[in-house]
Amino acid sequence: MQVMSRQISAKLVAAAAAAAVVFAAGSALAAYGQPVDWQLGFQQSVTPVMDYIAWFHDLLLWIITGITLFVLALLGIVVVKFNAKANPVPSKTTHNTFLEVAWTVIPVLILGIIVVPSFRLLFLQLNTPEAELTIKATGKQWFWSYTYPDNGKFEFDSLMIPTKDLKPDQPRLLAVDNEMVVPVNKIVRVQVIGADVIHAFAVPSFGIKIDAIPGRLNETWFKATREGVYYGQCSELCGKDHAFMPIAVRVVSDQAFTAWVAEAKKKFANSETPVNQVASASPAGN
Ligand SMILES: [Cu+2]
Repeated sequence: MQVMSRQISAKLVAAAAAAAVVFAAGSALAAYGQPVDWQLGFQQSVTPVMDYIAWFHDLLLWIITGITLFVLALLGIVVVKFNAKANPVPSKTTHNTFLEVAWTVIPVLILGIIVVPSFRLLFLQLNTPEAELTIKATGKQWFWSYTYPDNGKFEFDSLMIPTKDLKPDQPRLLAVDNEMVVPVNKIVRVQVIGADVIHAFAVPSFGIKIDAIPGRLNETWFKATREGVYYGQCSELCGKDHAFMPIAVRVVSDQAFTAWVAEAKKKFANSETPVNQVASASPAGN
């Protein structure tokens, strides 16, 4: 019996070690701005909000793991000690005041501890700090339009690049023709609205996800602390090409942003499109 339980615990340790290796590898694989094969966990964070989300997620994972192991141990004790063979004459005890108070108060305390960082995170996400740049993102069937009201009010459409037209460094179903461009280390306010149905604007590395609702201007914010291209997707089922309206945000230096704005003003001059414009051609095309 003892030999067998030792073998079982050795197997459990091996399984736990394997899981730890897979988890570590998965975390190491997590890339900046886009998902990778075999990834576990989040994409790398590049904003204070996503840093907080990742920290809170890890904290909760430890708490949940502790609770699960504790309940598993209790179940194990019950199964071994109180089965019909080991315990032929069961006790008829019903109430235990101490236990009943404990299993009410302890979960309340745990929730009381969790609520503090949870509300801090909510306030961090929902209280937009003084924005240094405002961009309006409009969800349309099935692409996004970006307007830069602080930089001459130009507007442009951002459509997914079909698989057959991708360049080697462009990720499938994520790369777009016109990326949303923002400066690094600046607080960017994103106003989000839907032009036809409900869409949702989400960029995992930034820790943002907010509904794009027709007739209601929603708002979120981010401060990207690293240059690069960060991809997201529409996250509200919005019709047949819902999967083909990605979001691509290019984070660049201040100088590069100024240069891009100058170029974009010319490129997208007089491109202001009516809010209710609906794409007649599907961008999916694959
Ligand atoms: Cu959508």
